[in-house]
Amino acid sequence: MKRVPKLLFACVCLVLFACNEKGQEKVKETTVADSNAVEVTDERQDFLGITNKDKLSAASKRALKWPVDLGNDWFFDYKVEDLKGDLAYEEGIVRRDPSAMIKENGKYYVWYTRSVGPTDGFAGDIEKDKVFPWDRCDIWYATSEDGLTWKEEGPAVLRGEKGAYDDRSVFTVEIMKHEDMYYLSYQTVKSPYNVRVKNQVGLAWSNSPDGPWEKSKEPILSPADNGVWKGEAQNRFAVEKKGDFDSHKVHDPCIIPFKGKFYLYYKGEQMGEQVTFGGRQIRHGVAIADNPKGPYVKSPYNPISNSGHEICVWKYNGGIASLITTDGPEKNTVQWSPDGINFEIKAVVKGAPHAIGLNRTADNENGPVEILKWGLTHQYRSYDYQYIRRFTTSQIKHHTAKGEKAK
Ligand code: AAL
Repeated sequence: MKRVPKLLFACVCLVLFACNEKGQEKVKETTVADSNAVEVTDERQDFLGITNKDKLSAASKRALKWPVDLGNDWFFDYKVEDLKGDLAYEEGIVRRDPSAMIKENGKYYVWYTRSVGPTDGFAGDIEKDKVFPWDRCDIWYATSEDGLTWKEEGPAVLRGEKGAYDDRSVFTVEIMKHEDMYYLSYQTVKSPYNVRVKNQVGLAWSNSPDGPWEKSKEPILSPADNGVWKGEAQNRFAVEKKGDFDSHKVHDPCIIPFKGKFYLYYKGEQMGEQVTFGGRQIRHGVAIADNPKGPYVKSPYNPISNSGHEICVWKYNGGIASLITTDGPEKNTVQWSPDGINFEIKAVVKGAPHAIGLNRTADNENGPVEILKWGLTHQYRSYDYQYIRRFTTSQIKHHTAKGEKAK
């Protein structure tokens, strides 16, 4: 590796810069005396395998901005397997978007979206049809002693009466236990379910995981109201103004008690959603409350991610970790934030299970991705039918060839 003393190099660059205004861009590209340049220590150069520290490619400049102590503690691979008992695949039934698991009465509990029959889509009569697999759903729950064989216990939260904000579907649920009370947060849709319908978040509570559940009279979270549709036709891409990242739908709620408050993480969908260089425009937000039942106030720092899909968040090391999957330029990353708002990438993974139901009984402080050792996910058997499966993850410390011993 060739090295030019830094001061000398910077002086040469300055002279060139002063003598040749037209060559300014060229000189700026090749110098490390740029104000944005990172100090390239010999160790850093060696670790990143950079040939010449005075000739940095754009990729090397980005690599030099990575935290020095990145490590591989957050990096994992995963596999998925079938469940047994009532949660095994069943033709004709949709079971999807499992909540986290909690352990009560010596059993794991999970809540999930359940509906019956195939999906018709939006082309027919939406008053009668089922427009999505998660349309015309209720929230059901199941229990298991070992996390593998499950018993479906029955409905927990049903759709509301005609005219209620949740009269069409209740789905994609999360559980939070706090001071011996249980809280289910979930998505709601009011009829008619057209492509412009706004989605909201509801809450139900009980003093037992087996219910009965009392539902909030009003949604606890709604979309931002600063988007403007263009025209009357049912076209969710036609807008005068897109509005905030969550102007169309608030989805995938998950409440975490954090720093003496309640952080409701959610996925936003924007009116006039576009596809950009990372795929669909999907981002996460957070709304914070003093009490579990709210009122939840959206953070002025929203959105708090620029990518992602279903919310998967857990407490770690005094902050919040978040798995970002499926959509956006930062998909397939694990991120962490000390304050629950400002997240940085800790690992880029090959892929991750979708719609994760975390194992909330895990000892998070055993490691950053301890909670991902095993959990629940859903899988599409077809567009009509999804079923709940189990995933396990393993950490990768070395890349070894067959028969090669990892140290
Ligand atoms: C999921 C979630 C929400 C969406 C749909 C059902 O992956 O993001 O729940 O509404 O898809």
